[in-house]
Amino acid sequence: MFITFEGIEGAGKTTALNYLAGFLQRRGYDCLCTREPGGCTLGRNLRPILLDARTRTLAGRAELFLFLADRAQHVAEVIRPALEAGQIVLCDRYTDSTLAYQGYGRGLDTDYLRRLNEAASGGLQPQLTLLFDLPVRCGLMRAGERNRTEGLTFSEGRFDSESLDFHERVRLGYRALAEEEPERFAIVDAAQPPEDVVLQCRSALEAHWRSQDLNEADMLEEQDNDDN
Ligand code: Z5A
Repeated sequence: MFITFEGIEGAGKTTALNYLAGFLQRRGYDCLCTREPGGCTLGRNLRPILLDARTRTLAGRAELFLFLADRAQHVAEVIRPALEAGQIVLCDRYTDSTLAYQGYGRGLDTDYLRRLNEAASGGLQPQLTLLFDLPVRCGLMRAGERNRTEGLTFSEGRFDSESLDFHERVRLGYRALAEEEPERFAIVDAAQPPEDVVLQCRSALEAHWRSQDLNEADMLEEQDNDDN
């Protein structure tokens, strides 16, 4: 199964992804946690170019094709092999980030981006996308604090320095994408405390499994009862 985590900067995706992976692993599922950009060697090399606030000369289309190059390699080298081996893949950002940031944020044509996403990913779509939604100021404040504490303000700050309007367009873009595909997206109220956010993620996963008539949701519930 392929699950993606999407949302604006500082929404709490990484925190929730790590929790959900731990939760599933304790119940015997084999999980692979990965991210874009940076889930494969090529992506780790591209990440500083894409995210360093001191990168000033990246044209919009150059940025787009670097994200797509990372995706093509990441799918081929990491995601597909893991899915074929039966792992649950949890990925922090994927094709919807390109639509939200390069499309709604930077203003590139979203139909064109969909075609490029299709080409880069070889048509691989997530079964479930958790969209972490919260007010932009709240996300930026969290990310800013985290970056200051971890000394990442410059090395990972290129998108943080975009205008509030840019981040608002990205947020609205994500919500539009979720409305278009309600069966794939689950919206998580990411402004809530972490313990509440992770419960929402669990519920979304269980609801997805139930909607697919998979008995995993019942297994999780039974194991919970055993734990209590
Ligand atoms: N990008 C793109 O433009 N096009 C693409 O195709 C792709 C990406 C794939 C990657 O940034 C950037 O690339 C991204 C879009 C662009 N830029 N932006 N903006 P990244 O990978 O470095 O970072 P990110 O994906 O934006 O995530 P983030 O800043 O690391 O945030 P997060 O993972 O959503 O949040 P977090 O690290 O879990 O939490 C942030 C802080 O908040 C941290 O201190 C937590 O302890 C705290 N936190 C987490 N949850 C909570 C709750 N519930 N309450 C309070 N505090 C919390």
